[in-house]
Amino acid sequence: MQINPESIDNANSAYEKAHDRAFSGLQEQLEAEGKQVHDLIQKIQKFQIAVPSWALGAGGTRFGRFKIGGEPRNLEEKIEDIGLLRQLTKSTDAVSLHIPWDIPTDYEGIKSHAKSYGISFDAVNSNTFQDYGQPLSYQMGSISHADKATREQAIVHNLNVIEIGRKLGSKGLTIWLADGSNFPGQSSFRKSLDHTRASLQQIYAGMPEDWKLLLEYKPYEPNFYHTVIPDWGTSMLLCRETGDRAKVLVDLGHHLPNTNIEQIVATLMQQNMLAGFHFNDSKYGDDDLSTGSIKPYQLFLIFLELVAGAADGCQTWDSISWMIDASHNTKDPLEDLMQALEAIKVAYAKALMVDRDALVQYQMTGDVVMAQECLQQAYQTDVRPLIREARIQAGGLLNPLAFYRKEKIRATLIQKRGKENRATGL
Ligand SMILES: [Mn+2]
Repeated sequence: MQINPESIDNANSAYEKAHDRAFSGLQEQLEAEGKQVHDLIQKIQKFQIAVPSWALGAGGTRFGRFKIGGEPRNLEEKIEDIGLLRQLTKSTDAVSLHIPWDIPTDYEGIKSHAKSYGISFDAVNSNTFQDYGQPLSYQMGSISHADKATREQAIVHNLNVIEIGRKLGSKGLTIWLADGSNFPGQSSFRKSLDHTRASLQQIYAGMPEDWKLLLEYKPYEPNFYHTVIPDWGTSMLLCRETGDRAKVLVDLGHHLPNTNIEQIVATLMQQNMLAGFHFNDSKYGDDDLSTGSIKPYQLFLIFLELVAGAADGCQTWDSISWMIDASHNTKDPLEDLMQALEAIKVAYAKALMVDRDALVQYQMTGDVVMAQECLQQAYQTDVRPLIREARIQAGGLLNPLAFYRKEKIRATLIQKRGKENRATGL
């Protein structure tokens, strides 16, 4: 579904006066602080976050799944949904596919379909955490499995995913390894780590030279006693033993409560080892809640490390991949993604507000109070008029969510696609 540009203009005119007032106030304040508003707008516009193909339908838990209606029935419709998000928010321009959930049948067809919506193909995701009719089961693991034939099958799957991604123009392979054990004694820590290292090396050797390997980590679930790659340290160790283009992927929800994620981000950037980000939020574990809905201040502190790491030359901003990884069964996924995209941009813009030169001075002189004031001054700034201005200048909506509701887009999708269908995914 494509929105007529005229209706975008009409919708924006309703909010124009209020926006102009708010934006000119903020602009004046930022200019008085010596900030280049034009540069800020450009940075915000340029920042695009990929959407995974599994986030467009209702997510489920192990207890069940509730229908939302109008879910995309195939890859084409998933891309259409992301195209719609792109038109409304101007904050996403890529889809991240999950194999085998989204294997294209007509590569040229799907590429031109995506292109017509301004969508490209982000990193591809392999899946060896469930069985889908392959000869050997992944119940006891995949690339870390004690059995060589099962490991080889999982390696071949990853190589196939690379081939699919290559045909689509992807530049990366994301591996989240669910392997681990549920009970002490079930598997050997050292052997499963050794097998994983050897398997990753084979997968890496099958990647084109302009690709990167994004290696995710997660402390627990689906295995609750031990996970082969439970933390950033293990992921970085494996990446170092695999190759220069293997780097660590940080999924915000994949941390134990109260973990200092911003410190992990700073360390990875310092080591030039940050591959990318999966945005979401969590209260207890991997809840996959909407980004910024629980810990927006933490998200701001993470962005501050990202902005500072890039500005200090640790890693370029463009060397990092950005994606939302969330799926739950209580919200309309498109509305949820709009909220997430907004929260990510808000955190980014607030991080750009920080007077980093002043902060360095406070750190040098041990002025803890002023260092905190410096962060708060940025964090408490309402940057939303800036985000909106960036969006309308790019041709998007002042208020995407209000437009989505007013135009009854979900009802239109239900009418077109039906109430009962379920998008592939968990
Ligand atoms: Mn993830």
